[in-house]
Amino acid sequence: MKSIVGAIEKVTVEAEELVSHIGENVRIHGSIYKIRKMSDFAFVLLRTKRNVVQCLYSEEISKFPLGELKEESSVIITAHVKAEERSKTGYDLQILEAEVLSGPEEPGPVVINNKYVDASMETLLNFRPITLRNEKERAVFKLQEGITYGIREFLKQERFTEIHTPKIVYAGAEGGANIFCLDYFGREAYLAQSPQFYKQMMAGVYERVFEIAPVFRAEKHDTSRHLNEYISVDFEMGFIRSFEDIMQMETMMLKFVMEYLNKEYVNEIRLLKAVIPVIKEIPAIKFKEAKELISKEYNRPVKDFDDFEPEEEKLLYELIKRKTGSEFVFVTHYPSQKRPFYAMDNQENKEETLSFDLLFRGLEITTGGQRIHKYKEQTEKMKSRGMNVELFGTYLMMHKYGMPPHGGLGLGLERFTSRLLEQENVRFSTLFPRDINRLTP
Ligand code: AMO
Repeated sequence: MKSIVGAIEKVTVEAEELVSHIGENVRIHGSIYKIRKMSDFAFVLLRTKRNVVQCLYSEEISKFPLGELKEESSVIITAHVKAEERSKTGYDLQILEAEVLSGPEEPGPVVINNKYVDASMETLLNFRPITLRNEKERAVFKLQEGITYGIREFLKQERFTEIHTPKIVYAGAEGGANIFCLDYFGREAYLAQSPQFYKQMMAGVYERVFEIAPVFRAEKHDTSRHLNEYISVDFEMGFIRSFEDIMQMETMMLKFVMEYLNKEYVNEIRLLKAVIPVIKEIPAIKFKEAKELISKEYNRPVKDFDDFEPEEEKLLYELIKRKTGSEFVFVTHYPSQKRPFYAMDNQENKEETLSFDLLFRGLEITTGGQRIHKYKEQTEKMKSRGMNVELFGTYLMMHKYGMPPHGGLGLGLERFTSRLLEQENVRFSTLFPRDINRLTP
């Protein structure tokens, strides 16, 4: 009988290891990204896990006709790593032999091996399995990986426990009509709009918890910042003294993530020409004051007293950047009636909540705040909103049997990534976007 010991024989080297093999022959695998023919040789670009590696084909050294190599073929190349001072890497990779493992049936529908994919957003998304192979396109999601790795590392250091909560739920947490209903064996169920209820419950168990997972919003409008499924980075922490603790924690987290990206994702940052912000401190302004300030500075009448118009978010960004240099701004104390039922009201002014949004480069990327932790206070607020308290019995269990003061936040990963890369549409930072018109690929 065969037994599996848990070891994969390493027959090829990684692109990042090539420099330690100068003077040797190596085997390296990847997909042929581009063949650029010159007069008496050719550049063969090999797409490997993270980097595109340049190889040289010449009739003298390579022992096979160049025609055997096709773009998007999967190959194992045997090459000589020759020291070359003039090369950026310090070596040339001279192809000796190539083993073709598989090849495409036909050329791809979109040219993907230029600096960027020269196509409309629709085309880019329609052919996502292919267009993501473009060096720049895939760098977006490598950088996004960096964001979540950074967040995980930071939250782990801060003693948060990572949790996984259900996405099929019995009630909506965020209110509003943007909830997907589904038939759950004859009962009505919903797709989770957020892990709100569960992360609060788990703050009563582990004190500090986080989750990075998909959530669902039945947004019927087609905008550049709304998705129907997005990745929500949520954390929740107990024993807070005020909702300011949440903003402090988020500021620390963002500083950590920026430093992490600068250290671990140099190539992606260069490829994407990303300007990673330097965060020293983040200004915080009350919602009402922000509204008045925008109105005064830009001579605009206030139309909506309870929320920002997208244009106002952009103007606030301009204004704060000009006044403080910060590309982030916390907006605090949102009106109570615009916030969900679990938000804690300000005891000094019940019209406003102890909550905040974080705006980055003119777009809301986070909502957070302190939650009501007392049973009576919570049930009363629910009743005042005409909610059926009994339906929320399993949620209210924690309040009834004791909860510490707590709060947390939810950050939209795609929105954050797309602002970091200064993209015009959040879909560019979504692997396979789901919007009102799109269910494939
Ligand atoms: P909220 O509903 O404001 O708060 O969502 C939190 C963050 O999620 C992102 N976001 C979206 N991203 C893409 N498409 C959408 N349709 C979309 N909707 C929201 C935004 C937003 O700031 N439970 C609370 C969070 C909390 O208080 O902990 C919540 O979900 O970046």
